[in-house]
Amino acid sequence: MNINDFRFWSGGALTQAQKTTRRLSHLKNFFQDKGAAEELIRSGDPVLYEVSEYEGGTGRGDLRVALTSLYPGKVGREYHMTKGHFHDPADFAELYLTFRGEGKLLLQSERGDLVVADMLPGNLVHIPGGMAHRTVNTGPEPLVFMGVYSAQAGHNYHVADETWFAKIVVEVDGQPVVMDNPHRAAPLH
Ligand code: M6P
Ligand code: ZN
Repeated sequence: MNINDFRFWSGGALTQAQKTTRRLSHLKNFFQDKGAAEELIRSGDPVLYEVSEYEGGTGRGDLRVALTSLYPGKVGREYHMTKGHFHDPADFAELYLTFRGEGKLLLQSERGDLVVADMLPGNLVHIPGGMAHRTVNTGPEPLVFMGVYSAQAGHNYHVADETWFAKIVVEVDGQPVVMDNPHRAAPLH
């Protein structure tokens, strides 16, 4: 199953997706190994993920659906991942449902409290308001998942470099390991 296999019905009609493609060059500040990122960008700038977004209206109480396909691979020893964001306003929640692949979801508050959830087919994860969220593909297949959230929530990307999240997800001896971020900036209190 891929993101193009889904169709969104709203008001009795099929709705067109708004599509976004994220290449490594857009995310190079987020990965630890800048040398590995530069090399990969020079040799073709891989697509890390694609997102199709659908909106069921823009009013108070309306919902937006985002389907993401995060492709397998690594930058250095770090697995492919999304940028990660807070919502704006920050207290809007989101629900993720994984359809395909395997990965990790990092959830982190502004204070630096972090929890990790497994993304596996059938796993539904509630992302409470006030938690930044980043998805990491730790498997050999595309990680395909859906996020549902308020149509009135925007994205806040102030998590925008390699120092913000307290943990990184890397391959060690062929296995995914969630480890402390060696470049972690001092958390805000
Ligand atoms: C999910 C949703 C989207 C988000 C996308 C990519 O589909 O949370 O709202 O845009 O993942 O994540 P990011 O915006 O952090 O790159
Ligand atoms: Zn979100």
